[in-house]
Amino acid sequence: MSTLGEPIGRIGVIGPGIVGVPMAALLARAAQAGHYGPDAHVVVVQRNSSTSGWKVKAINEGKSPIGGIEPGLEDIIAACVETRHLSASHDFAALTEADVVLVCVQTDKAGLDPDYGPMYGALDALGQALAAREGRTRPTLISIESTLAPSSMQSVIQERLARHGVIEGRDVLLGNSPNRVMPGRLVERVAHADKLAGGLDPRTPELIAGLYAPIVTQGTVYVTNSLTAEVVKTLENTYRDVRIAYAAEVARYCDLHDVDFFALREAINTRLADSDAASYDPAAVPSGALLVPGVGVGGHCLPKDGILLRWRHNQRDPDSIERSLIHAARRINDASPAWAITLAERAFGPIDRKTVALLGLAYRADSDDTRNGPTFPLADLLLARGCVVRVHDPYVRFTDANLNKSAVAGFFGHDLDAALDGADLAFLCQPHKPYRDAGPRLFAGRPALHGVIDAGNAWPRGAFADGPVGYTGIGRGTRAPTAELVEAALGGFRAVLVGFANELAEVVADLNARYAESDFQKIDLEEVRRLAATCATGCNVEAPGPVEAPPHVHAFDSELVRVARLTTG
Ligand code: SAJ
Repeated sequence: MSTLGEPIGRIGVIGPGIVGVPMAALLARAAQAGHYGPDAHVVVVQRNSSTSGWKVKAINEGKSPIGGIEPGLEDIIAACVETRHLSASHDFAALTEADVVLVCVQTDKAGLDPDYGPMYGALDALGQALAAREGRTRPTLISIESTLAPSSMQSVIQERLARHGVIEGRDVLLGNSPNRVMPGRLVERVAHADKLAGGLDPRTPELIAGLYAPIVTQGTVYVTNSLTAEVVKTLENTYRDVRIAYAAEVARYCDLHDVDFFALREAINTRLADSDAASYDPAAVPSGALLVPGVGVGGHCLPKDGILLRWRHNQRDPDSIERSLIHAARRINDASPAWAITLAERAFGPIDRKTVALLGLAYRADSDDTRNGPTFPLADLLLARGCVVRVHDPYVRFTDANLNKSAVAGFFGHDLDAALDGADLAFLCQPHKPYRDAGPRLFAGRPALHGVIDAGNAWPRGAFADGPVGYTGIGRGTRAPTAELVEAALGGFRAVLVGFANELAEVVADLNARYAESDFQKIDLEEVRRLAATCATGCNVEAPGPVEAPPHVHAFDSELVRVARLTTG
């Protein structure tokens, strides 16, 4: 394969994180297999920062700088470092002669705007390196793997490089191919997950697709324009965030009326022929129609991508926020830690000044990643109630940056007995495997402990039937849902999905009107829906249309349905 008819020599990868490392390793292995030309090799570039500078030495020693268990990754790194198809450097000048550069730095939100601090740092260093080229006629192919707020490629990204005299179409071909990572399965997902390749210039997506063909061996690389790729990526996580929020609303109704949410979830997902194992298997990644509410929505993607998707729309029309399901869903999901406390007090009485153990600080099961972890706000709420709080997580390191900038650092540990002995209550926040496997045995022989709140769907209610510890949990009511409730919750779900589609259509129309600079750059909503449906965890966005009022059931009032009814299809 070549870019613009010539073999590829150097492939640069900026940012050795959970996106950059597997991409660099697999591109190096493809180079080693001869896919890109006789001189092809990969150089990972990481600025010599206090937090990540060490990764350069680790990679050059054939080690993976990624935490957690990532099958196959370190073997590939070691083999490619050995044959010199992979190396790492602190020096961005290594990119001056690169034919291809992947940008894999994290993006975030700051209020209602993107936070592109690390991205701008990388683009400035890349711009300086490319500006130093001499005598090159061939543009460098740039693939940005990071999640971007729609319109960024042709506005802030292109402009940032132009500051260094690096011009789109002449010095570079700017593309974006947002990564769909799955921690714990990074290598497998690169090969299997479908991927998008977007670009500002019509030539670019095809070139990126050609670059990735040897590593996306089981999936498909779909070519499109930059604006569409930006929308689809942020849409996937936003759609998931909204669906989790609706599941949380339904679960809260069920909890107040002692209805078994998971039985209701199975009834609805069966009716929609869109089920998964997550109702009964806490280790399963939920992907069915109605998702599974937990102690809160964390991670680096879901809390930010809806804000990124609506960035330009909110800038132009701030009043539209109050008609937004995306913003309503964020409020609902951010209320989940408080809901866990409500459940605890309904079951075990006032929680003020109690001693409370929180099990699980990571943002998801069997992960050591604490980004936006909902256990942090839960701990803060309990501290505000005068509680003595202890936090345990077998995977989170004492050096974790998020831990050390929070109050939790003062009462975090890896000693489960120290966390549970003397505690009055215990919240299961993440169903990590050690907790799942131990079950009620975790709480035996602890006379002070009289209540467990399962906020992570870790154990069935029956597991605690023999006492002495009391049990309550999110979605753990005892009564079967009535047919009326199934119809009302299903109708509400349909209303939310159509309302979401209407909001998406409004955002897309606005982006087309203000940022699609050519027919090639225009977003087609049907293509967006088709590309989003290739996401592994079910992003099947409805078509826009009128929002039907769902059948009413007393006291089942969904904020998301109310907002959906404000949208117009
Ligand atoms: N969560 C729930 N209920 C659910 C599913 C998730 O409360 O039913 C919570 C989790 O506990 C976690 C958060 O949401 O705190 C995010 O979990 P996740 O399963 O969405 O996992 P992420 O954020 O690690 O990965 C997401 C995935 N996006 C989609 O499924 C659409 C992944 O496919 C993306 O590659 C990744 O974001 C990304 O990089 O954007």
